[in-house]
Amino acid sequence: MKLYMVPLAPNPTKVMLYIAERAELGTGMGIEQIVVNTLKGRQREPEHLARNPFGTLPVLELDDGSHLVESLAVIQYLEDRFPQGALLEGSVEARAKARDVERIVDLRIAGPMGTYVHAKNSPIGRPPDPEKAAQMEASVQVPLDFLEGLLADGRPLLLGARVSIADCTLQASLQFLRWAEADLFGERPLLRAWDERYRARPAAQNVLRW
Ligand SMILES: N[C@@H](CCC(=O)N[C@@H](CS)C(=O)NCC(=O)O)C(=O)O
Repeated sequence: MKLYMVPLAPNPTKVMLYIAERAELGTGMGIEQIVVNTLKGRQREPEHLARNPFGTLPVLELDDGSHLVESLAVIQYLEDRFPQGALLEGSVEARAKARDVERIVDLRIAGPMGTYVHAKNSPIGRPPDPEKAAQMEASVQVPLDFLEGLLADGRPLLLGARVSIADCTLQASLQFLRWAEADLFGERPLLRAWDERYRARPAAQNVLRW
């Protein structure tokens, strides 16, 4: 399999973190990672559009040459394809909770944070939009409080002791913010401690560049 990716971008990075976490837990997936240079607009060239008509990353090329073009579907495919040691585990309720937190992180935090970075200092040259940035900053406050609340029981990671897809998604988004020299955590010491803890993990050290 091949993963078409670009290092800074949040959606590819969450898949890269997921793959690295699974490798740390003993599951090497043998996926070749190939950079598509978005700074040069390569994602909009025919070669990439043939893989993904929407011109986005990541894209996972399966062994039969077909493609998955949504980051969460890529992760879920890898969970199903390599079920031993899958990150989504435990009771029906535990798995539902992990999915719930992942959706909250992705839809209510990672999405707005991505828009925030593009509105502040877009790596692909979108024009600054201070009003949009302020809206995005406001919109992540309640979901960030929700995460701070989860961590209040002393858990080291978002779902407990074991790494989850939500951890990968949040950290991928934070790397994008760091690149833009932005910080939206405010006075949330538990999230700050989580961030330091997560970034010290071998998988994070292998993947993160900012
Ligand atoms: N829903 C998609 C979103 C993919 C996406 O928007 N990727 C961004 C990078 S984080 C991208 O490729 N942007 C380049 C562009 O839109 O031209 C997913 O989760 O994979």
